[in-house]
Amino acid sequence: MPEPVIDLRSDTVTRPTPEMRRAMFEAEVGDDVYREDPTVNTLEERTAAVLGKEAALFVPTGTMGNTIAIKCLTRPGQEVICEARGHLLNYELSMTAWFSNCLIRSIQTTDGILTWPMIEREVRPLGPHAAETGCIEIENTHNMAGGTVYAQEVIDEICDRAHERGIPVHMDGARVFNAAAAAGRPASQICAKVDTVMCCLSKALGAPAGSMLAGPKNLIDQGRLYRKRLGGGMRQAGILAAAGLIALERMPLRLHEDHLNARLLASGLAAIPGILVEPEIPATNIVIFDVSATGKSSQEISAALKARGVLINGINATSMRAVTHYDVDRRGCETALAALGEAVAA
Ligand code: TLP
Repeated sequence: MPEPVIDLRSDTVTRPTPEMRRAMFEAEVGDDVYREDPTVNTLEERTAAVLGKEAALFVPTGTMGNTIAIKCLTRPGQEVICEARGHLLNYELSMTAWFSNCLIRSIQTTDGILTWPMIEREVRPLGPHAAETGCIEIENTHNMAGGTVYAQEVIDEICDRAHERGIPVHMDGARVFNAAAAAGRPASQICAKVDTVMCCLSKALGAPAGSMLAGPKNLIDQGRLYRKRLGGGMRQAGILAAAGLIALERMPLRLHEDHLNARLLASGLAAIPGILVEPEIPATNIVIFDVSATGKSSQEISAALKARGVLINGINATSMRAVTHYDVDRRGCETALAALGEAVAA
C-alpha cells in the first residue's frame, strides 16, 4: 500500500467528515431559489446568529461572497481599499473591476494588517481627479501574510473612523473562525462592527463546498439577487448546507489543533538551513517560508516533496506556503518536515 499523500497545499483540500457525509445523505431539501430548502434556511439563520448579523446568504464560494459584498457596498467608478497581498486583489480574477466596476487601491504592509492611519492617507473624496473611496476591505486572517490576525481594537478603529466618513467595511473572513480561535473570542465579537463578513465553510471547517455572506438584511436581500445573476442559485443546496451546519457549529472547536501543528511546522522549518519562516510563530494555520537561501526554487522543492508524498506549493519562485488542517495530523506534519529537510539537502 503506498503511503497516503500529506497535502499541505491549502485547507481547501479537506474532505467532508463521516458525520458530514451522513448529514448530507439525510438532508431535507427543497428549491432554494424559491427559498424552500429548509436546510439552507437553517444554515443561513444560524450563521447570522453566530456572526452576530441580521441575515446571511449561502454562496458556492468565498470568491462569490466577496464579489457580492463589494457589489452591494459600492457604486461603479469608486475605489476599494485593500491590503496589497489581499485575496480580493490577487486571487479573484479582478472581480472587483469586472462585476463592481471599481478599482482597488492597495496598501502595502509587512504583516497583512491594515490600520486606520494607513487607510486614512488613502481615503479619497470625489474630486476633479480622484474617484471616491467606496469601501474598505480587510482580510482576517490574512492568508498570504501567514494567517495573521487583526487585534480587535484595530478592526474597531477602522470601522468607527470609516463609518464617521460614511464608508462601509467588508471583512474577508474566509478564515474568521481561525481568527476567533487564536484571539479566544467569539466570531460575532470580531465582526461586530464590520458591515459585511464573508466566511468559508469549505476551508479549515471541512465542508465540501460553500461560503456565507452575512450583514444587514437589506444588503443580504440585494445580495441574493446578485448571487442569482452570478449563477449561484443552487436549487437543492441543502445537501451542501447539511455539511455546512456541521462545519459551522462543530469544526471551529478543533481549530487550535491546526494552529499547534502550524507552530510545529514553523519551528521545524526554521531549523532547516536556508529556510526563513515569516512570521516566525504562526498565529493560526498558515506557514509562509522563504527558500531563497537554500539555493533551490520553490518549484524544485515542491517537485522533490511530491516525489516523497508531500504536497506544498510555492507562492512565487522564493516563497512557499504550508497550511495545516484536520486531514493532516501531528505525525503527518513531522513526516512533512523530514521530507522538507531531504528535499532541501538533495
Ligand atoms: N484561498 C485559496 C486560494 O484561492 C489562494 C487558498 O488556497 O487559500 N478569501 C481568502 C482569504 C481565501 O484564502 C480564499 C481562498 C478566498 C477568499 C476564496 O475562496 P474560494 O476558493 O471559495 O472562492
